[in-house]
Amino acid sequence: MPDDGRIRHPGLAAKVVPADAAAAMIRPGDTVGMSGFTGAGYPKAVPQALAARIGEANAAGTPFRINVWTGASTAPELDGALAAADGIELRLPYQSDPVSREKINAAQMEYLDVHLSHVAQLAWEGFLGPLDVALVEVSGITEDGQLVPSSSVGNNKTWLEQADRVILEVNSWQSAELDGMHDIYYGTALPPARRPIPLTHPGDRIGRPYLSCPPEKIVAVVSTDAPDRNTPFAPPDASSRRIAGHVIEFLEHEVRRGRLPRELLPLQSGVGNVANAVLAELGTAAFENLTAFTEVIQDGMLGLLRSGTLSMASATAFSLSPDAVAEFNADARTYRDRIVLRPQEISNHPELVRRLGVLAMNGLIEADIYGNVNSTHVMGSRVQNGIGGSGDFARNAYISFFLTPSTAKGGAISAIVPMVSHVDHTEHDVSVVVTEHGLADLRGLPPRRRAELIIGRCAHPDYRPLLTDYFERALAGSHGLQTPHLIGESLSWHARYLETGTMMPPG
Ligand code: 0RQ
Repeated sequence: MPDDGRIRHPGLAAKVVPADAAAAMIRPGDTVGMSGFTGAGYPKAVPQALAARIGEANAAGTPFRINVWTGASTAPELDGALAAADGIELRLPYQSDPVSREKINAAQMEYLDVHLSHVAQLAWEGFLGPLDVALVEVSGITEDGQLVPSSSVGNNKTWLEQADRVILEVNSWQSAELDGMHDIYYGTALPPARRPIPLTHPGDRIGRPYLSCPPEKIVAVVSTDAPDRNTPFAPPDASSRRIAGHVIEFLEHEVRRGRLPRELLPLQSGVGNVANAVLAELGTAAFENLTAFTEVIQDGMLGLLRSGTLSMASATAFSLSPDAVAEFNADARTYRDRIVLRPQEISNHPELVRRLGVLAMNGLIEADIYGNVNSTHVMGSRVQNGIGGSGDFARNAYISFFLTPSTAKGGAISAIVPMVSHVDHTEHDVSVVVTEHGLADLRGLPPRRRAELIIGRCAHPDYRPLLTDYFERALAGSHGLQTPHLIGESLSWHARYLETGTMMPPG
């Protein structure tokens, strides 16, 4: 068991136990609020010990399931292990685990997909039921029992406050230099007690560096020394670079027109390879002194911090590749003053996103010709990941970009469709759609003009004639309706893919 002075509170040092002993404190039917956000800062040991116990209980015919709340997605050691053991009754709020995805779509696990900034509020309102256990990774415990957060903050403040009993994992793998990087704001409240959040610049520190928890609530402490998930990013491909090129050209144009300042406005960048590629390409443009008010710090953002293009970044978590983690850990001291990690109710807060004028860039599964966006459901019913923070940012951003390759599955599916099969972001929350073929600036445009622009600029050339034909027939049949549609035919695009393996018409 590692002992490198991370647990400096004597009373809590006396509560150190092996992971299976801590897992034994979690009971069937418990609701467990776990740390973890995009593969960072999740508990590494207790969930696996718990999954083993659950697996044995289920095999012996004594069903054992728990409800799992987190910050966002975690890793195979948490989501994957518990889902594989059939140990999760209900999961919230965001996941990207393949085993969980299969269980959710096979109706073997309930999934509640909510805006990430809403989770703490929902918990405080009591809609989610009582929280039995908080299972939270930290990177250290101070002499006076304060908790040094780990590589993500997520909902940990809320879980520690709400849970009846608390289990901590103290992970020595996490850089000791994380100490001082966090800003935990304790001023949130439910209405009518709610007050303005005093943050006017992404770099403001409005809270304290540590999480608090009464030591008597902490029932077990487990020492670990294990890395975060740290999935590598694909190197930017030609399509991502073209998308990035359109975004950069647009931003430069907005600066020239005087609609954005030279240092732009705080950036938010979603998950995935395209978002990461756009950040990487931003480093090659002539921008300086940029800031970020975002959810996750990916490799691309770390690169911008390193080069000085980005002066600082505010987020709730890291989401780095193994190479980027090694680089961060080797040089954490120099990054520390320029990174602030906050609870996700603050990193994603609509009040702050609106006040700061965030430039939000998120991915999508499909967009329709009028600008409605589906971020979550393939063919309308099969959940992919979840809405995550995309809605927190898109709805409140100064400019809300959605970035995507124009096709999926090797060209068999058009990402631009007549009507989305599920709506996460309505036409009112989408400012700019970008594919490798071009950029559609939808601001100030009524529906029909949006349709012409999205088809003409963003759709793949193979699908443009089909979309144009649909739009023209919808227009002709609509007798002047505001948003023309051939309702049955629009959704038949998805049926066609299921029947023939492509959205192209037969023959
Ligand atoms: O499936 O893995 O089986 O090949 O969807 O798609 O192209 O890898 O794209 O990783 O950028 O994810 C919207 C899911 C895009 C992501 C989404 C299939 C495709 C592939 C993934 P395979 P790609 P990305 C703040 C921001 C919501 C949360 C969010 C997401 C798989 O961006 O989860 O924005 N967003 N958070 O083949 C059928 C289509 C498809 C399709 C893609 N039209 N039809 N399948 N796929 N388009 C951060 C956080 O909240 C943490």
